[in-house]
Amino acid sequence: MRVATGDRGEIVADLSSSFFADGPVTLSSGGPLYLQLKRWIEDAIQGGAIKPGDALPSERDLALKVDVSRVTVRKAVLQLVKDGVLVQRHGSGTFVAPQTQRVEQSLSQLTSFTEDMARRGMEVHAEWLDRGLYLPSPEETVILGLSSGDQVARISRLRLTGETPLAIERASLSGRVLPDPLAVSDSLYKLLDKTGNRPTRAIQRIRAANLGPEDAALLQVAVGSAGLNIERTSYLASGRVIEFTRSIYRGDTYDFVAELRLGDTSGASKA
Ligand code: 16G
Repeated sequence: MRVATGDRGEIVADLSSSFFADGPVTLSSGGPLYLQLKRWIEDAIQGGAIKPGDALPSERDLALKVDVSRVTVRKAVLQLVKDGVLVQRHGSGTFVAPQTQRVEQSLSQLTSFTEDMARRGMEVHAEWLDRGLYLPSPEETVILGLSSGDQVARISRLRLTGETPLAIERASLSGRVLPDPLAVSDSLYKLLDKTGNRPTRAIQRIRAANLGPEDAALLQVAVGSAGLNIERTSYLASGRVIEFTRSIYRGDTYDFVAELRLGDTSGASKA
């Protein structure tokens, strides 16, 4: 491999036959080396030279090819993992992160995850994290209006489309409404519909969050990545709370969209 310095002092490395094989490649000039390398990898991904799922050479090989230290490679790669551009799989190496399609979600319709995805023609499935009847927490007792001795049904799922995890959902319902949590197969709302308990109204609270280690691992993103914490409290037409669900959505896959209409401005003009 040839390595030289370009006119502007930039690093010129020899990388040609395939993307990571020999041939001249010019890293952008200026700035710390690890940032030059990071930008070079990002450009290669954006330009399609390396594709989602492609493996990166080992730290040692990449350092040799671009003629930088392994510490520089490690720093660039760690930064790209943090940004969600690369993923590291224990024991098998570093890969270009799978590309995720952004999902646009209306905030004015009370729909279920399964319905939302079906409307987009997206296949959806779940990995069960928990499903059972428990003693309710004080918070569940208050929100769900449980009486003493009542149990709470908890169903926690990782929701995916294909191989891509989109959200973690942890739902709590009264044990009277859902006496057999194992009866939920693909859709909770489908089951609630069958038993006449489908919610007709919901209040949703959305907060920004940085994902902790457990949630980040489930959603296959780097610890600290942006996420959306959503709490949905759903009601029956009678006003009774039927469901309290805490969800964590990947920040890089969801756009929540609300339609706004001109409100009553008469108060403003009187002021
Ligand atoms: C949505 C709801 C969740 C509900 C689930 C039912 C949000 C933030 N959350 O994901 O509260 O439990 O749908 O989906 O929209 P399912 O009928 O497909 O199980």
